[in-house]
Amino acid sequence: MSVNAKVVIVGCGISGIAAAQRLVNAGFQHVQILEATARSGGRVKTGTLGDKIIEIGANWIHGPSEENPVFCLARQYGLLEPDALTPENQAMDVEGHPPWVPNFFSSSGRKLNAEDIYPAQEMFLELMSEGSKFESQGGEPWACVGDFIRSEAEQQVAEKWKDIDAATRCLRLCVISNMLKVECCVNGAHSMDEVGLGAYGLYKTLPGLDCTFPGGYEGLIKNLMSELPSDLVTYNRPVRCVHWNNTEKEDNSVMIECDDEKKIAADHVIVTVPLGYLKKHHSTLFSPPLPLHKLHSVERLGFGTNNKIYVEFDSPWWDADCEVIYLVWEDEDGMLDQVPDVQRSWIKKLFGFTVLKPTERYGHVLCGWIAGHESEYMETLSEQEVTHTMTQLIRRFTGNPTVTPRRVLHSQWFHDPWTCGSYSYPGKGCSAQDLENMMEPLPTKGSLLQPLQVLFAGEATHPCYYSTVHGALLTGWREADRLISHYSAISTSEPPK
Ligand code: 6YU
Repeated sequence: MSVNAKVVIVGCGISGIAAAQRLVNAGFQHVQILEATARSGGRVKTGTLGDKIIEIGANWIHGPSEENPVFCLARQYGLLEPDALTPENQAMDVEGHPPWVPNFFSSSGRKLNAEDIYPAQEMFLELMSEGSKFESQGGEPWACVGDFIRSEAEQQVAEKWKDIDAATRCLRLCVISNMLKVECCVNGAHSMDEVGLGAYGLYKTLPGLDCTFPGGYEGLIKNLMSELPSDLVTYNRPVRCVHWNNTEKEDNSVMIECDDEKKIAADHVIVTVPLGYLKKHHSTLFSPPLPLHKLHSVERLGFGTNNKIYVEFDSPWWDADCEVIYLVWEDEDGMLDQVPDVQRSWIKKLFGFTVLKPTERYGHVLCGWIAGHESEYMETLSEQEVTHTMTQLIRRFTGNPTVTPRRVLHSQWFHDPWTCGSYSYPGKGCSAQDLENMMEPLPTKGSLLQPLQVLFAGEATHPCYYSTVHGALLTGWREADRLISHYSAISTSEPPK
């Protein structure tokens, strides 16, 4: 098939690249990507810390197995290590919670015994798993995941832990606060009080133990880009407004207006901008504006911030087999995941670190994780301030006043003007219908206007793999397929007049 219709893709993240790849391979002759920044990849972004390769954005392939297209492409391009390719690794079903070897440190400067912590962790994970069943039960007694966890945990603590001494019980409640902060990072949410319980179970995990790209996640982008015509992307070309229902123009129904005043006519536009950007700019990005039902879904879906703070040391203060370090504040027994005084105590929101492995490649590098408004505040601080606070934190939790990081580097996703946060989650009151609304093309069904003028891709439009790279990639393919089917159905290579 050779199709002459002109398709413009807004955004050169993985979803935009996937859409372009599919369309070009299907014979579309006029495909163009307009990207606001000077690079491709969007939230897939690899950087360096000294001479070490680190990920500023996406970290893992979540669920690396046959059904995961990112895994299949990475395998095809030879980007993965042998361990990740084994059938055993692909078969491991951990439901989004990899069984990493933990170390626990407390704010009183002691290393905690993992056995003392497990009952709290076990209770928390069971509650999280119960929380994801409300979707299929069609409704919920609690509006958000945070309320559900707190109310159920309080009941269970009173029943199951009634004979346990007060100090241990108190410590376990502090562990639950820590785990709520972990979940804020997993969901990219300010607080679990903002994550809707009714739609929480929409997210689906794939089998396979999460793996990383030894040469960096951007290797995937580079390989995909190398298969596209070199002039397909125009960089540094932010789109200001998508004018659809453009009845004045004879040939094309969409006109794309760029920040530099350039105007590009097209038959179809695939919008892949992040939900954070859409929330902020929808009123100026579309003319006429988005229909109300779509707009309400844009508002109901959540888009929060999750940032990383990389810290490198000369020698480790954690166990050799440790894969994750949890920092338990012993003064937080209210099962809270928000810090009351952000400016003074933002660091209390950092749940801990993942350990970069293998040591031979990374040395002693930790990746700290911090979500929410505390994370957004952190972005406003200087590198020195963040380094100072991290040093104080680690000295306090290890009880060692001489531990000193060699290097510190943090991401700034909230203040990135083209992302405005990290990734999406189902907010309070969300349902599967909201994700359907997100992906619905314009004009909506039933309209007599030219169909498929504006299509929507990007992680926040996937019905069950939102917030992931594989979800984003699949949405790019989905919207390309929508156009391919449309042109196959009308079986003509000419755009409809
Ligand atoms: C994953 C992971 N990962 C960590 C962090 C982040 C993300 N993700 P893009 O934004 O890429 O592209 C849009 C482009 O549009 C971009 O280039 C813009 O510049 C451009 N643009 C914007 N406005 C424009 C305009 N006006 N004109 C022109 N261009 C414009 N995913 O699989 N594994 O480990 C992580 C992580 C810190 C920030 C992640 C992870 C999310 C992915 O990075 C993200 O979904 C995709 O890259 C998005 O691609 P895209 O094309 O849609 O947009 C149980 C349960 C709960 C549910 N959640 C669990 C899932 C866990 C998610 N985990 C994430 C964790 C980490 C650590």
